[in-house]
Amino acid sequence: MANIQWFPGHMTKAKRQMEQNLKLVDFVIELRDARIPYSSRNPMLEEMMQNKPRLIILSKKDKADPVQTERWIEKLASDQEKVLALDLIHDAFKKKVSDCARELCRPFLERQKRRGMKPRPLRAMVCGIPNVGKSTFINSIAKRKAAQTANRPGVTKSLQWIRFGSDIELLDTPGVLWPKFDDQQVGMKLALLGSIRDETIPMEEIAYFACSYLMKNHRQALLDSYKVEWVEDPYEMLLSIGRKRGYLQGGQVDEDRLMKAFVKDMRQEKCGRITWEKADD
Ligand SMILES: Nc1nc2c(ncn2[C@@H]2O[C@H](COP(=O)(O)OP(=O)(O)OP(=O)(O)O)[C@@H](O)[C@H]2O)c(=O)[nH]1
Ligand SMILES: [Mg+2]
Repeated sequence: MANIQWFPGHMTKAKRQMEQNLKLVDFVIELRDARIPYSSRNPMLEEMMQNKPRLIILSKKDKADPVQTERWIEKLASDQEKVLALDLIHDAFKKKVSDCARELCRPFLERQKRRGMKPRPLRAMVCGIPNVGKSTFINSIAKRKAAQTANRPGVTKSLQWIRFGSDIELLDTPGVLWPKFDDQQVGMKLALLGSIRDETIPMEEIAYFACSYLMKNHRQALLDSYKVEWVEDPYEMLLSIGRKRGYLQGGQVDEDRLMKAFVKDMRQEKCGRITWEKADD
């Protein structure tokens, strides 16, 4: 599998930018995909965090297995990290997010108060790997507040802040992080859910991975969704799905069409809400 997705030059530049932006904020909002909370993280973010508190948002909650989501929330939460699972399209999340922010930044807020300083809004930056919902998150907040932006003195002029409620400001450009996928499995999951380009890993490998996972963890959902009989081998299982669907060409299963269609099905919850990695593994 190809493992160069980001040119080193882009990566260095993005990292430097991220480090600079991090200096301007009190906490970080990191978006991850609720279906792959581990694989959609960015390991370098941890190094860059400079001990800032972090709100981890598990996005696309509506597409993930609710039981697994609860387990992941427990697993990822800590003193410095709060975790919220959200459907960014339908949930009203503003209050939840600002409550978390206040709690995460409590030491800072208390220090301000003790020193008799006039409280200023808490500042955050939103970051995450491609396709996790960064723009959806920011737009949803900006829209409600009529995209109020302002240049702050002391901050690079081109930086814009979006008011979020009365007490939070968001940096209006989301920080795009590169996913780490030197691990086969991680790359496979990112490709399956569309966070890396489809051409990066051959479709049949992604389909094979997804089919194997379902056979192991969601056997009945797979059989019921495609109305096929059980066979031991994932490749045979896929072919049988292809025949059932009538993806044939000259009497043979049209594998290109099958693999593409299968991966598309997975992205659209054909077999229900699946989380592709378990919190307890
Ligand atoms: N079902 C569902 N879809 C979501 C959710 N959040 C985002 N999406 C969809 O996911 C896709 C990607 O969302 P974006 O907000 O563009 O993601 P992004 O992180 O800004 O992506 P890049 O700009 O490519 O880095 C869009 O089609 C969104 O509509 C969610 O919570 N649930
Ligand atoms: Mg975006």
